[in-house]
Amino acid sequence: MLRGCLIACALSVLAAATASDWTRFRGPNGTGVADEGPLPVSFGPETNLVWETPLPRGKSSPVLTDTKIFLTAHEDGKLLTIALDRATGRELWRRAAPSRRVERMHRLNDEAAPTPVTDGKNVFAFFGGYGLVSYDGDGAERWTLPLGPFTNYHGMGSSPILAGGKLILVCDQDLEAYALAIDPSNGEILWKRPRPDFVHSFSTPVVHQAATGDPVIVVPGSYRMTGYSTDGREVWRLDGLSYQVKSGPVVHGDRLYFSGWAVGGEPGARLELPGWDEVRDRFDSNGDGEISQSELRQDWHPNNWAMHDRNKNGTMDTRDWAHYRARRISENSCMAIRLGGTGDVTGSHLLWRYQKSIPEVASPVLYRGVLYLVRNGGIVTTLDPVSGSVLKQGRLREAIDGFYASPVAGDGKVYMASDAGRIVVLKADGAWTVLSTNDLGEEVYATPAIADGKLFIRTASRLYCFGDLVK
Ligand SMILES: [Ca+2]
Ligand SMILES: [Ca+2]
Repeated sequence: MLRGCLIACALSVLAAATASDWTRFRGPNGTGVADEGPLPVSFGPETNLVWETPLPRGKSSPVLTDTKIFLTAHEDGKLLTIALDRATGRELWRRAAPSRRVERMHRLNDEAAPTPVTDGKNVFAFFGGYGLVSYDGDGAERWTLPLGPFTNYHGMGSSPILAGGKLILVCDQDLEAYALAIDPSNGEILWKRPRPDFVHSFSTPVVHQAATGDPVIVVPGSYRMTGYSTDGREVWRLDGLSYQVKSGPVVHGDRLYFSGWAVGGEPGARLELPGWDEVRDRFDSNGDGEISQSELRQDWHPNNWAMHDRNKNGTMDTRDWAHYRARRISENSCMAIRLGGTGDVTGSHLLWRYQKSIPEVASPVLYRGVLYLVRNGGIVTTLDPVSGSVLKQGRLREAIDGFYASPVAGDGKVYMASDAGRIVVLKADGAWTVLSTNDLGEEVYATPAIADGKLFIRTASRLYCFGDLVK
């Protein structure tokens, strides 16, 4: 018995030492899952606190190496990359990007919204107001790559990832969208793949690595999901996504789960508009070949004209119209896709779609055979990932808030962080129950990180590290 325990304990120490770390947005391949523990149920400034560290503003998430935590922030007009000691939270260094450009953005976005990525030693950070920077573990600048200015109506939001030994960054924007691969050792651009049919999006890619073959980078965008090889070739595409995509996809085996939401994409809101030639013939009264706000019939207007006028000249042209027209028939949904296809897989690889109570921003999490969704208002839906059928839907009575951070899971629990700073802990089960609601007293937009039985949560003013300290 004792011997069995010793072996089990030794194995558990080994497991802890080799646990995969949280190195990118939403942790291991963007799943939001680090199934290790014990993780705390109750926590706060007075409870199960390992350490806390004050931080400047920012909505990016912490990423971890064995010894360090990297975050981005902004303060006094500087775009900052910050390193903390993982064990104590002590700030080790902070570095400012060489310059800062102020870009237009949505009120919920932030100059430091994209999450950095680490290869375990170095950090790679992206700021819409500058571009990419890389520092080593001691804070020495390795390289910089200025990018932009960007034409993302709501500001940049996608985070860089590492895939196939390359740094990948998706820059979806209203004009000249593209995906980039960069040599992480020196910042040189390896390839730049134009994405002319995509407008502003905020989703961070994930990687599908099949049992055999090369990795495929999965990139959700407006109306379409695309799989790219690590040398930038399109491998597959699937249509039927919503207009703007914000949440990240989840790969599980040979399946991918994704939820996409945009204003006006509820199934009942569908409006079939005519094609460009008919619209121009009927409404272009001044004959300039474009349609102005005063020319177009009022009930066909987009709720936000400037967002659809991609070159901001005040009028819609054929390309603007095509995109806007597609928006009015696009529908919000959570979907499951079978991976491994090539070419257009829209008709062959979509497994199911679910269309009620789709999260606006928060990504889904798939944990122990259940898919979890959380929508603003604290509406939680659990789905059977095989069939897409609802297991339970209900409201988090203690947190009827906005949910912009994505849920994370581990140790039999699912953590959902609200914009009001209430962290709801669910018992991981299709028929979920609330184990606790922990109020941190200030807003949370950053997706928490989990590693080695610790929970890292960024609020408006600090980073908390919580553990299961109460025995
Ligand atoms: Ca006109
Ligand atoms: Ca225009």
